[in-house]
Amino acid sequence: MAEFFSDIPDILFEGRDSKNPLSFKHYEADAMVEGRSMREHLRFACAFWHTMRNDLSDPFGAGTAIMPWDDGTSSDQNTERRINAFFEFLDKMGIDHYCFHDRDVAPAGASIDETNRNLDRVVGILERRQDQHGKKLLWGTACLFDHPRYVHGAATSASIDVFAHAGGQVRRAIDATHHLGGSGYVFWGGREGYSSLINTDMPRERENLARFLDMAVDYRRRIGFEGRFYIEPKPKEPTSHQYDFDVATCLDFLREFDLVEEFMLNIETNHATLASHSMEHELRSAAAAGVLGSIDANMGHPHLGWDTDHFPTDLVLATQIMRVVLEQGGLGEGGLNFDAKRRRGSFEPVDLFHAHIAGMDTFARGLKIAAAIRSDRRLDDAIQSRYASWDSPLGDSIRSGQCTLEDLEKHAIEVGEPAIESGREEMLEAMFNDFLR
Ligand code: XUL
Ligand code: CO
Repeated sequence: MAEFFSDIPDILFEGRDSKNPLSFKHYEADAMVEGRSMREHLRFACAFWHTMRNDLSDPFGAGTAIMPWDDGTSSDQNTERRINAFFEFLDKMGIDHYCFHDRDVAPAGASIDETNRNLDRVVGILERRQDQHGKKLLWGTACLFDHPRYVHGAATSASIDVFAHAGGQVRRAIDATHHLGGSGYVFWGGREGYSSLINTDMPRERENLARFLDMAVDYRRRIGFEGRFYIEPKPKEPTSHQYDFDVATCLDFLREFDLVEEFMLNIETNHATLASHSMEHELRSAAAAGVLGSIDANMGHPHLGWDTDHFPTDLVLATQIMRVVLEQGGLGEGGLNFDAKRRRGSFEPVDLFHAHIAGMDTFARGLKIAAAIRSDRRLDDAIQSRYASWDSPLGDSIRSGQCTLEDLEKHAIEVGEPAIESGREEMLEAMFNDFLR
């Protein structure tokens, strides 16, 4: 029975001609695309932190969000009410998965012991609600950036005592995720970086971070947690440089410290753009290395240089994302987590619905368009034929490491001046646009 959003109906698919803003125009959970339902392709998740804990304050002003279920305290009753409102929201939206940070769901106590007891109690509540509502935990994580002790980082703090606090906290957050049957656990290095090199021993901090992740891998094995471990790249903010800068930097780090078999990446659009990359670049970089695991679905604003976490409403972006996801055969146990917040002016409870509907419909449309592009094949064929000269005996000999510079010179003399072809960039962009109907 609806208790918190009683004036809002279940959000249902009504088709593209519907004028009802509280309906899906494109997301039809059980509709099949490339042999799988939209629900399975998209594996949407709702972020507890933005949905339930973000009061929409900004550095210039107080929170504006109207949250009648939240009295602003960390009492047991309030903690539970938030969770109940959250699961009612998931039901009405038809979202199957969720994600949380330990401190979003359970308040810190006066001691580590009390903090752990708070978390255990809340994990019990989450477990019951998951079962009652048929929801799953996509991933859990630890908030290692809010508490003042983490001012200089957690696993990269200059203080070994802070490192120890972070280790204990991550242990408990992995336990919570494991207990709730989470299919993944995310490491987002919120303050794992530096503000300035004037006071930073960068090699030591990177090494410490690697040892921290080693311990997490060891712990995961010992408790039998089989979910994926993800690193979530982000170049900066709040640090001026974060060690998990982008996909390439994460891969370099994981390979240097022999962790690449243990981690996949959770890639967020707004983090990609902060690193001056397109999301497609980041996804293709990760997919090529076999580490594209999950996605934080949001977007930035072209005029703003920080992590604005807008809801993803850009159809081109969603199409590009879903094309890469389809190409690699899906995200497996990963999903699309709306790590996105409403604007400060969208403060009514119903705006939570509008925001998620906008994101889900955009991705459903992106999925359908990406599938259409794939079955049409012209864009894929254009790339294939562009590189056709490599499907040749010389190409084979280069790939197998047999070819020498002398062989190349001989070939060049034989073929004479190469016939260079147009890249047809604008023609292909126009072809892509033709699918956006
Ligand atoms: C912050 C961010 C985080 C992670 C989880 O930019 O994206 O919310 O997704 O810690
Ligand atoms: Co994120």
